[in-house]
Amino acid sequence: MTQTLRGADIVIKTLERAGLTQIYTLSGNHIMSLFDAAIDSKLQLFHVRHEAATVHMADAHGRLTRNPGIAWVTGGPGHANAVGALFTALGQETPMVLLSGHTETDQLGKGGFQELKQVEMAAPVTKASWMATDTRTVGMEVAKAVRIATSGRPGPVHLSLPSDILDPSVPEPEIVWPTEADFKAAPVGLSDPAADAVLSLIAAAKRPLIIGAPVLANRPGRDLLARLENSLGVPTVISEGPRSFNDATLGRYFDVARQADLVVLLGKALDFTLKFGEAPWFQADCKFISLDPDGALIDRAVQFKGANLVFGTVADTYPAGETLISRARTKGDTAWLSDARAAFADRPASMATVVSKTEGKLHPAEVFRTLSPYVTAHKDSVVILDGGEFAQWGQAMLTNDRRMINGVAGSIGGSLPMATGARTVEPAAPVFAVLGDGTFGFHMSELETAVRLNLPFVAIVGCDARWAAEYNIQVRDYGPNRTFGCELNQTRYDLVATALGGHGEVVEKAADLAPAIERALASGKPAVVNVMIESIPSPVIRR
Ligand SMILES: Cc1ncc(C[n+]2csc(CCOP(=O)(O)OP(=O)(O)O)c2C)c(N)n1
Ligand SMILES: [Mg+2]
Repeated sequence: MTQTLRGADIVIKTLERAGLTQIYTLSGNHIMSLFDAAIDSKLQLFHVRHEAATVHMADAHGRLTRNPGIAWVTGGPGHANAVGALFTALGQETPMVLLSGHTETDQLGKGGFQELKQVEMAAPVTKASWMATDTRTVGMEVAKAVRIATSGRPGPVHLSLPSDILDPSVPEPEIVWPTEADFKAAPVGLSDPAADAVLSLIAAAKRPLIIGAPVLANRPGRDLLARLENSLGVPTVISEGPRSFNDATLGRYFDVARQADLVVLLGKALDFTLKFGEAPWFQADCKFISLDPDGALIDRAVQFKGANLVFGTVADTYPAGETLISRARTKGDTAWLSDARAAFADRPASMATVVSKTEGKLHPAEVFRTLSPYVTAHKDSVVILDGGEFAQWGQAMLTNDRRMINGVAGSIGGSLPMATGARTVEPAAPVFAVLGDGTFGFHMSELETAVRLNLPFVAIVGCDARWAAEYNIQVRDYGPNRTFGCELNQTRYDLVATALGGHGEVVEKAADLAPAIERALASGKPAVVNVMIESIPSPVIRR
């Protein structure tokens, strides 16, 4: 008798064959066949408390490993909940795949159960979004999703899997299985003549600057940029912050940008994070080079810069960087390089010394001065920094090569699930999440996920009883008498952790923080260190 397989079995076997065995998921009617098919497979399911968390976990997986993170959610509302989180993965160029259940195809347009235009809904926040329509080829569709997510400029991909594609069985001989090649696209390299042309333009410039894409904001990317900087003698920077030249991570970035006479965009889109390349942020006659996986973004850069976009070619970011390194012959001006390095590293002197003026509260700088040695104590530490003012202090003061931020999308809330997801791929080193008290509310229930699945990390929460980033916008734009609606209760978020089975610490004095962090790490549990802080605007460095 001919063997048959369900669509769901084909999906599971396809993921297994690709070695994509860690699945971040939240169950639902449409995808229970996937759960069933996963029994006795190599797949490991991390079952979470909100669909957005599946995406944030897959995002952390994708950024840390450069292999696609895989999220499964149910159709309709499950899909809708997941979609918002894709925006962050899109901005950070994370390879990941969202597989969403979907109403039966024969119910489409008839008001089917949880029927929703899922493909259209995910399209603006993905590289590609479509629905599978044939059980026999569903494995090919999964492979295609992986291929698109990982090729060119990586990013999230969405594939909807209708129940009447997953549930029916088909005879094995009719199944079209993907080959290894179907999961990968050949990288697009930078040709030697193109690399040489770029290198001569760099050699002719006085103050060249290489600006790297968010896809480089991981250990391999930082290593690539460091080697590029050393072999060319040209300063490099990763532009991944929505605060543009006020990115707390990058010191006097604005000072470097405005002096540059040539900017090489290494996979970096010319967008709002670079003020579209405009003066006075850049010199009006600053030249630009765009090396980009996507020709459309080079065309867009031409629209902004006209003749000042002096060279552009399609190339994938990592291979392009490697080719530039391998063909480097001359070194740039060492004074410019060291000035730029000093500018990026510049921090207000007060950061090293400032202390709280308020009884029962710490200054954010005290928090990160204390936390920093615990991050650097282990070479593989992972740090996830969320948005908001407190986390900006963290961004300014914590440096390690496995740090992740909310990034270009500027979306708050992902750090707790991201830390949980990071622990699924980093078995031993400390994992820290840094977030404000408002942000803590987004995904606090994932602490239960982390406890249940034994995925410990330490969350450092800056509790200033305020949505401070927005409060500070009110003060700046409308005046100190026009602040409105941005207050929160001073809350014992540490007790949330304890209630959910984790470890909690509340800290009100600077001297108590280090022992609290140590106890949190030693607990081996998901932990919240809830630090009562003064509400201080982010440390933007302007001179
Ligand atoms: C998804 C999303 N919603 C809202 C915002 C706007 N936003 C940015 S920072 C912020 C305040 C964050 O407050 P908190 O987490 O307490 O950090 P704080 O700024 O107080 O340190 C808000 C509401 C956003 N960036 N993303
Ligand atoms: Mg706050």
